[in-house]
This record gives sequence, C-alpha cells and structure tokens, in this order.
Amino acid sequence: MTDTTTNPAAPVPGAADTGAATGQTSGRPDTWASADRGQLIERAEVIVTSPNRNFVTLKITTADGVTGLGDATLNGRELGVAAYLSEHVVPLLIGRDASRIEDAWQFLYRSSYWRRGPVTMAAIASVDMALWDIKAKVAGMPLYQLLGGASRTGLMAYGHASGKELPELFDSIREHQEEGYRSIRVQTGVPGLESIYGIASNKTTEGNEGVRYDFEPAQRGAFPAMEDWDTRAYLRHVPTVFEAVRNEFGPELPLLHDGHHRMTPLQAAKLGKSLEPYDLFWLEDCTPAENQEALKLVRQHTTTPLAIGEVFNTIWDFKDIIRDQLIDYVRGAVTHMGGISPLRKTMDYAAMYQVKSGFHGPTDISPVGLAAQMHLGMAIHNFGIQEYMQHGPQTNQVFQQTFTFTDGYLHPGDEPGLGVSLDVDEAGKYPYEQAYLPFNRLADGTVHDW
Ligand code: KDG
Ligand code: MG
Repeated sequence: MTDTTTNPAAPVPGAADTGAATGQTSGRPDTWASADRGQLIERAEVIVTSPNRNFVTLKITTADGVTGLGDATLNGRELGVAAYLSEHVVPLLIGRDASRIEDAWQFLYRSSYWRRGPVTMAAIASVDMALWDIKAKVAGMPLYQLLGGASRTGLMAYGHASGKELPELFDSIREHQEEGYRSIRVQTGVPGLESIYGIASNKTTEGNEGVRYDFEPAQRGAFPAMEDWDTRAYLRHVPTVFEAVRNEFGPELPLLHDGHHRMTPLQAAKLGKSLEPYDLFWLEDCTPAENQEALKLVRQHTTTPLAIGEVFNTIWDFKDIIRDQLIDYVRGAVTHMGGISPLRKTMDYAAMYQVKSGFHGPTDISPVGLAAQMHLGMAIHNFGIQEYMQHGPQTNQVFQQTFTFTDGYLHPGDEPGLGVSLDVDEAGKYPYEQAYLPFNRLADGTVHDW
C-alpha cells in the first residue's frame, strides 16, 4: 500500500464562524459554515494497493470520525490519478463540508478550469463516491435508499464466458450458468490470431489450477503486451460462433458481445446485421466512439442493440448519441464518469429516450466502484443490466463487502453507506505493481485500436 496522504488533519477554517460564505481568502480552503462542524473533512488519504490487481482508493474522514470510500482506479494509469488526488484534490478537501456533495463536485469540476479527461474525472468520482458513502452512513441507510429507494429486488448481472475454441467456450458458459449467471458475454478466439481481447487463460494452465478465472487484460510488467488483430477474419468467424452457441444453449439465454472499439462504421454495420439471427442482448463498442457520427451508419443497417461508453468521462460524451437514439445502453462507470452524481444525471436524461444502464463492471472497477454502481442501479428506473466480473480472493480480503449474488442477481446489501470497508493492514501487504493494458498490431505492423 502506498499512503500518499498530503494533508494530515488540518485546522477547520476559522472564518466559517461568521456563518457566511467565506469565499477564497489567502490560501484557506473555500468552505461554508457547516450546520454541523462534525461533518467537516478532517482527513483524506489516497491508498494504492495491488492485491489481485492495482486499485486506487480515496478515504475521507470527517471530524466526527465517519469515513467514506471512493474508487479512483484507472487501469494502467493508476499513479496518474493517485498523484492528481494527492497533489491537487486532497489539499482542497480538508475543512470542506462533507455533506455538500453537489457543491464539492461542481467546485472540483469547474474550479480546475481544465475539464474532463479520465484522470480528472476518476479523481472527482472518488470524492463524490466517498461523500455519498459518508452521507448514507450519517443517515443510517444503504445508499440506494437515499437515491430514492429500490426500484427492483435485484440487479440482473452478466458474466464473461470465453474460450479459444468452441468446446472451451461451451464449458465456460456452463460454468457461468452453474454459478447462477442468467446473462452471458461471449468472446472467442479467431482462427489465425494468436492472442486477442476477451479470452481468459485456461484454468488448467500452471498457476491457474482450480482458480475461477475471468478475462483480466492488464498484465504486470514494464511494457504493454502486444496482441494481433485482423478484422476481416474476426467478421467471418463471430457469426459462426453465435450460431453454434444458440444451437447449443437455445434461444432464451441473453447473450452479449464486446467488439472492443476495433471496427470501422461499415464493418460494425455488417457485424450487427450478421448477428441479428442470434438475437444479441447487445453488441458493445462496435466502433471507437470518438467519432460518434459513425453510429448513425451502424444504426441504419442493423437492429442489434448497441452499448457504448466505458471510456466516456462525462454526460457530454453521451448527450448527442442518446438524443439521436444511436445507442440502447449506457456503458459508463461511476468511477470514470465523475461519480454517482453525474452518472445519475446521465441516466435520468437517458430515460427520456428509453436508453438503459449497462454500467461497466470489469475487475478494474474496484469493489467500492462496483458497490456504488449497484446502489445506483437499484434506485434508477431505467436499469438494464450490470456487468459483473468477480474480484479475486486477495481483493476481497482487502475490501470487505456486503453485496450478494444470488441466482444471477446482485444486491448491494443493507448496511448504511456503500457497504464496503477497506482493511488497511491487508492493503499494506500489496504494494503497487506496474501493469499495462495490451495493444494491437495488424499483420503489417500497424498499431490498431485495442
Ligand atoms: O480497463 C479496460 C477493461 O476494463 C476493458 O477492456 C473491459 O471492455 C471491457 C469490458 O467490457 O468489461
Ligand atoms: Mg467493453
């Protein structure tokens, strides 16, 4: 664990005694008089730990000793967010009123002048999450109650089945069903390609025996691993896989697939169309969505539902594609969209267009981020599905969690707050280890989207 706390308990700003807004005076934190001085932020610690993988967590403590946790993990760029938090955010938090969540969010977003971007928004997200955790603990309620109460009894979750060849894939689907999953993402190898996105290592390989294993793309080491890619081979192969899966598992099982940003608009349109007979729940990230116009072309050619947005940072990234009804599912993560507050706004906006949630839930969303998403998913009306890759055993020892996964449905539990606590001693056993996501090269050596 790396504790990069820069501000030990700082004195509460005296000007707050006036009962008026203090404004920005000579280097003092901007805060207002709090009705309850016990809610002023006394400590904020940035905790970097690497049990099964790297995680960045913000822990905020109020004068009353109430603590809140926020997830700031940005896969492969963790220390960038840790430094942003320690150097630029933690000093602004000390002495602020923890109960003023929206004000803290707006202050961090607007006062920095430089807006958006994954580093900034992951840092702001962690503050937002931690403050909601504190507010719910002070209220004595699980967070979903504060967000409006439960709209459902549980969250349908999907897991990641994969296999290089069909027999392994079928085994993996069956294993997921045995664990309770009722919706399944399907990724396979492509003939001629050595290693590609989404295929878990074989459980029976050395070191993995007996271990439940979902695909974990970040690999420890000083340089990203190289994978190979050929879109034409992929487009030829994927429909045959879904045909085989439908023949084996029948028409009912909801199936998902992640294109992981690799296709041109025309290729994506072609894939969507060729998958229509297999009735996918969604096709994810069919194109790299910087060019959002691309989705118009895809939409003109296929009725396969589209999900996008795991790399988006703000409601602005979703605004036009929701308004133009180019997507069906919002793949944003609480951790990368600036927190619970802005993702809630995005989902309320999406509801006007019948667009539902499909929050990003791979293992690089920490247990804290996952819990925050579960509470939000419980409360909103337009919940769709929750991605759920299971964290490893060491991670689950560092982060104690109250959520349940029963018969394919997640529930965040009913403890006050988010329902996650962090064992600092356990976290300390796992110092940060450099790790990167892989990258792609085509046969001629060109770097391709990964
Ligand atoms: O950090 C990158 C991963 O979270 C991403 O590759 C996982 O695409 C992903 C998914 O849909 O879970
Ligand atoms: Mg994805």
